[in-house]
Amino acid sequence: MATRIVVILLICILSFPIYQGRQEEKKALTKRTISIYDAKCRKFSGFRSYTEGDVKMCLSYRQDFKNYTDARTYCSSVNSRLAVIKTWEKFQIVVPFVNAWIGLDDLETEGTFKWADGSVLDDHLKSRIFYPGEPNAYYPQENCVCQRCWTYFDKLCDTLCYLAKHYLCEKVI
Ligand SMILES: [Ca+2]
Repeated sequence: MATRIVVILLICILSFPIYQGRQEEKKALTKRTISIYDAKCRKFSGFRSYTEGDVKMCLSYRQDFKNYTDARTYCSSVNSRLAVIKTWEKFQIVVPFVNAWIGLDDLETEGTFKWADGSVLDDHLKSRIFYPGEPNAYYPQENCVCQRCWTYFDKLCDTLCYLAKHYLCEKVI
């Protein structure tokens, strides 16, 4: 019994450097992948990459003010789209941006929020990324979604599409 324990312990001790080596290798690979992605992203004027774990986004936080439609048109004019944030990790990336339109609206069908890529917002994600009580269609035309619309909001809310706000363009690369 004691011999078996010693053997197991020895295997663990001896294999630890291999495990450590693999972790280092994985880290180096992730770093390299991110830097290649960043270089690609920075080729586009005004864009830079953001990461959360393995998740990467190429974004441009536009600080001029536009209504939702004009913001969408601008992003499209530079071959991008209003940011699509279909995972919790991507949401973490956009958390710091203030008063910014993202690519999410229910302009087509009231109550059905669609991303800028045409897909419908998942209910589970919806419950996590919106500010409590939002989206609430407080005014009937609150059809467009904004991140940190007011300083006390740290999440998304639906608001009036004609309001002038900053906006987040996303390059899909
Ligand atoms: Ca609202």
